[in-house]
Amino acid sequence: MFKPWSRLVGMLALAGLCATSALAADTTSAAAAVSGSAFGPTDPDFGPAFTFRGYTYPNQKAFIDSGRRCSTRHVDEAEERAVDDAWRSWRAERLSQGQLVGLRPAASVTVPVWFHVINNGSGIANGDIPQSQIDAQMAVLAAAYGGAGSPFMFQLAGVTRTTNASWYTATPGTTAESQMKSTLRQGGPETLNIYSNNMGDGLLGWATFPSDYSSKPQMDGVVILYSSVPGGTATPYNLGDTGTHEVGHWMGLYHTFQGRCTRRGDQVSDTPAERSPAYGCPTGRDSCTRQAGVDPILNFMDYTDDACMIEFSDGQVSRMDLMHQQYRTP
Ligand SMILES: [Ca+2]
Ligand SMILES: [Ca+2]
Ligand SMILES: [Zn+2]
Repeated sequence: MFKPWSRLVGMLALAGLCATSALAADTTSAAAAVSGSAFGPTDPDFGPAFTFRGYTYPNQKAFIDSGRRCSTRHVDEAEERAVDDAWRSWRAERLSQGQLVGLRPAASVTVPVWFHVINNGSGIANGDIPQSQIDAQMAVLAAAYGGAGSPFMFQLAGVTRTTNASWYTATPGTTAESQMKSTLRQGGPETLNIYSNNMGDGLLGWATFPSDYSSKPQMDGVVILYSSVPGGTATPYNLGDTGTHEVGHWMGLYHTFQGRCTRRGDQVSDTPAERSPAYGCPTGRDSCTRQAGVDPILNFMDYTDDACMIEFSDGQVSRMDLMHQQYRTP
């Protein structure tokens, strides 16, 4: 499911998927995003210390545990099972009522979007991104979800702009996050609320899951680093795919490395298992050698550079569609 939209022009790393030594490719290709010796020579989880976006981590596992790039909360195996059970119950109930449960056609569902720009004053340098960048972010969502053949189209319902120093640096789980969202959030479970701010700590964004909505409706939504939108300064994460990735969580997807090398993995059967996040664009990386397929480094739900992540799998599209029907369809 490769989509030749314009931002891929000039990409070098996708010339071919060769099955050469995974870790070697990993270390080399991640150099743009991670300075220093990126991953360990034998164990990708416990390599040497390295620096990422100005922060030094003792090893890669510490980096992952700290939730960098995306700090969407980790879902443990028990919760995965609970979500899965809830889906089966929902499906059984629908069927018992004589209602069909199936996948919907491409471009058949319009998701209303509110975009909340949090700034620290006027001008792009203070996070007050222009309408043109909001429109460009919407176009990236349209290309990603449309290109994947998903049911989802995104329609901008409104833009808010707020100057607030505390919300400008809000991180997950803080009072600032709660205040920001409870003040600004619009719509019900079907409405996508995107907040842009300057969260700091090397973070690029976080999201809530569909199953979180009923207990914390006001917290529902995604937060992205303002400079991750197309044309922003967060190179190599400035083509808008932090937005694509976080909306993937909002639609019910886990990271491709969820579950590491286990068979259940990310609960999507057509994404190959992956032991840990991939950075850069490590063509041919295979971190789960006993599981079929090379790592899904091109997938929007991995941690690779924006220019590298270009696809959702059919299984992910199905999961998003069903989760949306269960949790986000009034
Ligand atoms: Ca999988
Ligand atoms: Ca594999
Ligand atoms: Zn994520």
